[in-house]
Amino acid sequence: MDSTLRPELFDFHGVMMTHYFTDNWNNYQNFQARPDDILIATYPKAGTTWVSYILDLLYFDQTSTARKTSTPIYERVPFLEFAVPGLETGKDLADGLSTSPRLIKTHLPVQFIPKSFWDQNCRIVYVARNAKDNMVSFFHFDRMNNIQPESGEWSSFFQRFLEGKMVFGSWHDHVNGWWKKKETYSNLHYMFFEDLVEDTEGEIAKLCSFLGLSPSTEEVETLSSSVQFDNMKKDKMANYSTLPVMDQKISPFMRKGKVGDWKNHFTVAQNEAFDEDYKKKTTDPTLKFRTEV
Ligand code: PPS
Repeated sequence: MDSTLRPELFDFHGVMMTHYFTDNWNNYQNFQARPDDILIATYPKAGTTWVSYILDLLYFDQTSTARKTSTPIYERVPFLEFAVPGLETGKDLADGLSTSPRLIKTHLPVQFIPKSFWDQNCRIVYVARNAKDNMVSFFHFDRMNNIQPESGEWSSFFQRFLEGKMVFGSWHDHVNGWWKKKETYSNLHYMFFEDLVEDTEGEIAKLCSFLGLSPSTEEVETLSSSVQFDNMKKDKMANYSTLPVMDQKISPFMRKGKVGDWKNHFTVAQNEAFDEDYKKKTTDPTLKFRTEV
């Protein structure tokens, strides 16, 4: 494990980023999307892997057992902007996909999405998670992932999150930017981590209706049970245990998978400061999050 990989944050066109996601900018901005591509977009730690896995099983569960047993999720669903020396770029992996549809992951804020996804009117699934749990998950991720900036202590991480100084920028800007996009782009399905926890089957059914798929009730039940946290946690193809940049002894990628874990991290004072700051930054009352279910 090489801790010298740890990058610095810098302002990139108004969004805090690290070079691992900007080095390949020109190439991925020219990505040629196809009309049937499906983009899974999220702020980091909002449920990307969960929804990627659901989509992968919806489309390809029957196709090949090799895919299930030996192809990790980050190869099945390439991370478009990813560019880490020694590993294939997300753009090259996406170009190399032979599936139809191609499933592609991104954490980019809406204004950074390569033009051809819009030109091709691709379907986009956006997943959002309440800011408090999102922050906690992000903190543990930065502790264990050597290609993320150092997390630092919880109290300083907390402050930095409020200031929007996270990789891929401010949580508020991200979730609001994508929410606003829904007004003008109809091929966007906006979903919430909390709803998935509360009613996985119901959320899968809504997703299928967006995608024009019509699985049977039994198929939805089976899928829902295969993607429950405990199953994904023990699945080496889903739990990132094969990716060398993460030290899962520090914190596992599949950590808790809960709504409300923020209560184990936030002090009373932090919670008050958070709520105060949140009120100031909440501009659109139609975008509502639940911090408990
Ligand atoms: S990443 O690195 O941005 O792609 O991470 P991402 O996949 O978006 O988010 C990781 C968090 O999602 C949780 N997770 C799940 N929760 C419930 N059920 C299932 N099946 C599931 N799969 C992933 C994962 O545990 C991370 O959240 P925390 O709160 O840290 O546990």
